[in-house]
Amino acid sequence: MDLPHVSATVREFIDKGPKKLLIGRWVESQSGEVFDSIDPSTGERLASIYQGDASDIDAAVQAARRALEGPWSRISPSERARLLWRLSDLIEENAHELSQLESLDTGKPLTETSMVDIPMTVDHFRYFAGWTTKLTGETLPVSFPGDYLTYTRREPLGVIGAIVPWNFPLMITSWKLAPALACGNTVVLKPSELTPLTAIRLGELCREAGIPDGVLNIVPGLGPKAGAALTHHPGVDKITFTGSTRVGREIVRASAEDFKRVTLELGGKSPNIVFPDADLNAVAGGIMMSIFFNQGEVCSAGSRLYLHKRIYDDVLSKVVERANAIRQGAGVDPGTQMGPLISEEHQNRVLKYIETGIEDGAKVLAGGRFPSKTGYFVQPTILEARDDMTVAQEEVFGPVLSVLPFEDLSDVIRRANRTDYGLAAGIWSRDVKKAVRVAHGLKAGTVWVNGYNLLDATSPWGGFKQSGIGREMGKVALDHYTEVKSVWVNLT
Ligand code: TXE
Repeated sequence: MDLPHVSATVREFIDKGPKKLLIGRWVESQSGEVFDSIDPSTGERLASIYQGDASDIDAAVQAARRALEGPWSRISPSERARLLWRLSDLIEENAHELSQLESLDTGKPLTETSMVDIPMTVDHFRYFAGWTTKLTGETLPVSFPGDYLTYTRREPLGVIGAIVPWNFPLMITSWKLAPALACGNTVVLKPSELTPLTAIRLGELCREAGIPDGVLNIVPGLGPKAGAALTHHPGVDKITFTGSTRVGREIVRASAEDFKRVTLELGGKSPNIVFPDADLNAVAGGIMMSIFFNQGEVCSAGSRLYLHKRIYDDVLSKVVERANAIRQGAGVDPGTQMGPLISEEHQNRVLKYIETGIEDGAKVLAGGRFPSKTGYFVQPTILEARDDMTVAQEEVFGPVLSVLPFEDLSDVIRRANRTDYGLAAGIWSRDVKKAVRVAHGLKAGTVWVNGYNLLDATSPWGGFKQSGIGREMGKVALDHYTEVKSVWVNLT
């Protein structure tokens, strides 16, 4: 395969035989079956990977259990911190290679993988490395008659099943792996079948960092097979999942069998609200970033733009001009500003949403036509829509912006909240009092004022309503990877 923009190290990694599963050590799948990872900018095969199924998942859960009760339980918190810190150093040392690999596998631009995905992954491991030595309990002033020492401990949950999507494969893996390991758990990771490569490279780096065998196990495979086997496995204590609402629902149902703990980060249909008193020079860039970053394959994409009528034409003309100028191409090409979508199936799904929008009466202001390039491209598309249209209600997960005019503040809050989702929202205004009022009125897990898609390891991430259960990132993530135990010691 011709990969002109890719380093020799990355090419060598890709070409090296079918990629193995990490189950204590690198092994072939028990069935011997393989699947292909596809380059979405060409539709050609990129690499082949052994395909894990239920029997491999079972072996991985057992390996994780042995490590949990064996070597990992004997490693001190400060040693866990050192291992996580060492891992983050190794990711940083290999940042260039990992960025290229992620861009190849997902199609997203190298500027994004090298400035967002990989550095944020490094940061995440460092942030949670710091927490290993700070997982404290409390002593409790109980009123129960007698003399008691009563205190709480935070103990690891156990074996964590982590199911990761394809839009930020390595970064979302770090959101799950870093807190899980920091809290003393072991992990079975099921990367997306569409983008398994950086997870496999991460497995190599974990071993190089000295993380004991069995602490991280990696089983690439199909969702309904390997993913479902993990969610139904009785030896798994918790599932942490990022992906579609449909699969999220299946995971909640499966977890009811044995009351597995569950954290879900699902879809979104986030409003981005621009008031006329906003800094209009910053607004156009903010809107572009909110919807076209990562080809719009972002759970927090600002896919509903509420533009105040007074600035509607002015802002919209700037955004349309910029959207029309976006250079699309392969992610690894340094000149690319927007890559292809992840798969042909997803391309068709997004094109169908555009088509439905047009049938429902939306006016196309940019893009919207069938892409002329090979690969799974969709043009950056801007539609003048209405709130009740399917394209303005359902998650498109592509570069498709629905623009919706508004006039009244209370009305726009009501309209912004009128969706099943509640992941994120943006507000643009110079009036701090107004912005805060709106921020408090919106049903969303994260609200950005005069910015969009801002993320940090310290800032909790997760959704209201059908956007999910629980939070990732920040201190609050520790609650989702530990059990609290109360200990009563009778001193009389
Ligand atoms: O997701 P899936 P898909 C949304 C987005 C997108 C839609 C469909 O709207 O258009 O979901 O994408 C694994 N048991 N998001 O079909 O299938 C699968 O192997 C257990 C939003 O790709 O949910 C992969 O590892 N696991 C989202 C992961 O689930 C199963 C990111 C996600 O795939 C499974 C991705 C099963 N039965 C899509 N079936 C976000 N919140 O960022 C599949 N999987």
